[in-house]
Amino acid sequence: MDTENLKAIIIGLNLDNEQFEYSMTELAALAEANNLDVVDRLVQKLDHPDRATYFGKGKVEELRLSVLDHDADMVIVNDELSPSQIRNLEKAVETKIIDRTGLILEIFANRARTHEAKLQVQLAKLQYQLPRLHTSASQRLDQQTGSGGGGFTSRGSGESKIELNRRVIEKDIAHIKQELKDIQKSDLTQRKQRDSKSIPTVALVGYTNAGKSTIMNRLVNRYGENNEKQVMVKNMLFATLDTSVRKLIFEDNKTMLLSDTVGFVSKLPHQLVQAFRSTLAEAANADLLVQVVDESDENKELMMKTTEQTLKEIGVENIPMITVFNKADILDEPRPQRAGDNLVIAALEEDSIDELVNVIKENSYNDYVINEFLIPFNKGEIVNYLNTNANVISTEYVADGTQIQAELTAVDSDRFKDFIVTNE
Ligand SMILES: Nc1nc2c(ncn2[C@@H]2O[C@H](COP(=O)(O)OP(=O)(O)OP(=O)(O)O)[C@@H](O)[C@H]2O)c(=O)[nH]1
Ligand SMILES: [Mg+2]
Repeated sequence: MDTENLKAIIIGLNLDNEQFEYSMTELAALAEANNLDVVDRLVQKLDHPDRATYFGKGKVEELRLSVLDHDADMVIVNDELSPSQIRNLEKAVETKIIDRTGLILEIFANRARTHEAKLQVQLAKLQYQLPRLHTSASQRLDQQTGSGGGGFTSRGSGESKIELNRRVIEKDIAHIKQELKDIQKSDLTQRKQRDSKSIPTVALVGYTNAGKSTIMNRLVNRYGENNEKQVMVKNMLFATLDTSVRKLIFEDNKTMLLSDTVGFVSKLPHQLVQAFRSTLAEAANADLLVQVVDESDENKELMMKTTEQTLKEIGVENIPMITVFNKADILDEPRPQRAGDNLVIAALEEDSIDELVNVIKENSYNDYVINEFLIPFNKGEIVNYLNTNANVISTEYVADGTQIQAELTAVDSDRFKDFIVTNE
C-alpha cells in the first residue's frame, strides 16, 4: 500500500488506563512510521467500549465531522476492534477504519525485506484476517435471518463464498508455515554448528528505536570479522525486522556472536509475536541478553516492562541480562556510568563502547581458564592454534619445546590437556 501523504485521524478510548496518553503518542508515531500525516487526535473516556461502534454516539459523530473537516483518508483506532465494530464505524464515519493491530501489520509488511520476514508478516496478516472472515460471515447471516429477508439462496451463496475464502486462506497459512519450517530447519542446523563451537552468543534486545542496531554497528566496526556488513540504523520505528548475527573477535582472540533483533512496541499484535518467534529464537538461544533502553525517553520504564513481557511471551526466560541505558548524551548525563552490570552510555561515543565491551566480556567468558602449556617443537600446529584462538599471555622457548601461558575456553583446555604443565 502506498501511504505517502495520506491523511489520518487517530482516536482512542480511555478506559481509565494510566498508559493511555503514552499509547496515543505511540500510535501517532506508528502512523508516521507508515508515512501517514496525523491531522487530528480524538479521545473519549468511557467505562466500557460501545458494543456496536466502540465509541459512543456523540464521539462517532464528532469523528465523522472531523473526517469531513480535514478531508482525512482514514481513521486509526488505538485498540484492536472486532470486525463488526470496524464495519459499523466505517458506515457511520464513511471512511476507512484501521485498528492498531492492522496498522502495525501494515508497517511490518512495508518493512519486510528478506524472504523469511516477508513470509512471517504474511502469515501474521492471514491469521489476523481468518477470524474476521469467519465472524463477518456469521454476522451477515444473522442479520439476514433476523430481518427475515435474504432467504435461502442468498444465505447459501454467501456462506459458500466465505467458506471458500476461508479454505483458501487456511491453505495459504499451511503452505507458508511449511515454508518457514524449512527455512528454520536450516537456521537450526547453523545454530547447532555454532553451539558446538562453544562461542558465546549475545543478543541485543529492546524497544524499537532504542539504539540496538547502532550499538551492533559500533561493535562490528571495531571487532567485526573481515569487514562484516553493517546493519541498517534509522530514526524510525521497526527499522530492523530481521535478526542479523555477526562474529566479533576481540584483541585477546576471544570471539563472540552478536545478534541484533526486531524491536518491540506496546500491544505488539500476538499474531506477529508468534510469526516472529523463529527470528527471535536467536535471543532465546543467547547466553547473554543486552537490553537496550532509550534513557532519554520519559516512558522508558514502560518500554522495559513491555520488552520483558514480550520476551516472556516468546519463551525467553532465565537468560542472564544486562541493561544498557543508551542515548545519555541527549540528557547530558555522566557517561559511561556503571552500576553493577548495568550501564549508562551514548552509543556514538568511544569510551561508552569500551565500557560496554568490558561488561559484555565479563559476563560472557565465565568458562575461560588460564593454563600453562609445554608444546613439543614437533607440534607447531598447536602453537599456531593457541596464537589465533586463545589469549596468549606469555611465550618462552625452553629446551623441550614452547612454553605458553594462555587464557582459553574450557573446551580447548581439555583438548590440549596432555600438554598442560602441572606445577608440582
Ligand atoms: N543521540 C543519540 N542517538 C542515538 C544513540 N544511539 C542511537 N541513536 C539514534 O537512535 C535512532 C534509532 O537507532 P537504531 O539503532 O536504529 O535503533 P534500533 O533499536 O535498532 O531500532 P529498531 O530497529 O527499530 O528496533 C537512530 O536515529 C540513531 O542514530 C545515542 O547514543 N545517542
Ligand atoms: Mg534496529
